[in-house]
Amino acid sequence: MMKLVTVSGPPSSGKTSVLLRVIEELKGQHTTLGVVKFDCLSTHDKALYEKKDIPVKVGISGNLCPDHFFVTNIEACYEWGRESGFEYLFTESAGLCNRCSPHIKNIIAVCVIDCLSGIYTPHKIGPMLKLADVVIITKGDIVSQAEREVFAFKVRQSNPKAKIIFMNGNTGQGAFQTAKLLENLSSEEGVHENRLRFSMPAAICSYCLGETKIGADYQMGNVKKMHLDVETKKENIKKQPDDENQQEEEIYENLHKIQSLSIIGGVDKNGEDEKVHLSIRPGDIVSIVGPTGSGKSRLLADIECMAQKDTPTKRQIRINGEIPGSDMRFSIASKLVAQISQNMNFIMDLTVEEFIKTHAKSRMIEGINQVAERVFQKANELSGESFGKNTPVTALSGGQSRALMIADTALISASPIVLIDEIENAGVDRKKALDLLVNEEKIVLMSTHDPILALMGHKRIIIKNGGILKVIETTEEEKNNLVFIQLIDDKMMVLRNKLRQGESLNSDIKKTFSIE
Ligand SMILES: Nc1nc2c(ncn2[C@@H]2O[C@H](COP(=O)(O)OP(=O)(O)OP(=O)(O)O)[C@@H](O)[C@H]2O)c(=O)[nH]1
Ligand SMILES: [Mg+2]
Repeated sequence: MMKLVTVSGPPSSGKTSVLLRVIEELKGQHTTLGVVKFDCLSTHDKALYEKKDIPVKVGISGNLCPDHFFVTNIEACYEWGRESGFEYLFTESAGLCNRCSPHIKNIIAVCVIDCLSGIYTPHKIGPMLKLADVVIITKGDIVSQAEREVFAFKVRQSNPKAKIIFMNGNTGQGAFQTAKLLENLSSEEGVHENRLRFSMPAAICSYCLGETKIGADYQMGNVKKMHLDVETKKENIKKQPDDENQQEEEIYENLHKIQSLSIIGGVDKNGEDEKVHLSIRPGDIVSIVGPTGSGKSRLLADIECMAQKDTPTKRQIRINGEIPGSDMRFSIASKLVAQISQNMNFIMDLTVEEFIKTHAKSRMIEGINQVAERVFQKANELSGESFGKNTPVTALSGGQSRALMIADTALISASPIVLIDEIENAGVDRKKALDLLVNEEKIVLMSTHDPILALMGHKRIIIKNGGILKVIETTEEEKNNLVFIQLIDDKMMVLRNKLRQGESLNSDIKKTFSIE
């Protein structure tokens, strides 16, 4: 039996990138599959699929609406898939128009949307998003944790029933969860006489038939006029439905504080057992060290997806000593993990104050003004260079952005686990940042090459050859040495600042480092 999966989403939202990664996961389990890409004028996607040896057909709609074109051709595509003996057939839409929904009843419907498209976009997209079973949010790697949360919240408001998954189309993070989810969803067999989930907007007017002239005399058929009088404007001011707040509360009520996170060892790249059973509690900081490419990010990814011996490392993650339910693994609402990494940026067109308040509002936090003030104060304490409430978030420097992201994650984000991926050069006060997270009873895991951060961890995980080699507890001697290393670092900071201010370093700096 073949599963048909319709994948839609705005142009360049990451549909192909997502599909290539999910297909890689499915192929790892020897699943046979194919793709049909629909587009209007041209597409480069065929080459991308072929490069990965994925059977692909392309349908170019030309002058026709690509979604109407899709419906008239889906039966033949289905036959092609069936005759080819596929277990999965994916269709990728042109992603041209936000209203149409080529989603079919009882056939798995996926919508791919990217975080960069702006927080109002989920409300602007019609059935393509609203009627999807699965919404995949891409490009989360580029934006802050807060923006991801606000975005997911907006998606949830538009489509409360869908499973929401964050996926990085470039690295494949999240592909595993998506593949698992697809395995668990069922799709009806055949499309003949099946129905679309939504009737497509009708557009049979004189322009459909080739008219080019403007003017009422030339307009026939399905024509709809805008009413631009004052009355209409008033009608357009929509009241928030009463149940919206209720819905917002439900989204976050599942989030509870966790008592422990356990990592149960799997295998390294050679299949050698990792002899590890590490339990981490709120307020603990664990650093992850090892050479570049050794598998530090893989460990973070295992935690992120709450691996259950079903990722390549065969590790298992337990929460409060138990296997987390699929809700915890796959639902955005009860997302346990927040992430902060070097390449994240703010993209929202908001000032610092507006930004913090928007995030706090999406989390239904009480006393928004006080919380916003605290986040603002803390972010300024963490950042080397201070910034104002009216600064647009997009104008913040790298250090300021990271400081705001950390303060915001500590004080507003609901996730009890924070994963930090190599932010050593971020220009933030690392000690204060970690203290803040720990005070908020977060579990912090950070991969790092920085000796100061490594020793700031209560424990550190040593990664080698894709596996956890050992876990070391930071000793008293190391803590004493950390004080010394920090003094050297402070001195380095003085030198750095001198150079920044245009001063010279002609004097004998050996004295600078003669610390007793
Ligand atoms: N940073 C980042 N870039 C991504 C991610 N997903 C996709 N991209 C990039 O976004 C661009 C568009 O991705 P595609 O997968 O081609 O998007 P698409 O929706 O298939 O586009 P069309 O089929 O042309 O509508 C590519 O340059 C990808 O590398 C992601 O999660 N993070
Ligand atoms: Mg594509």
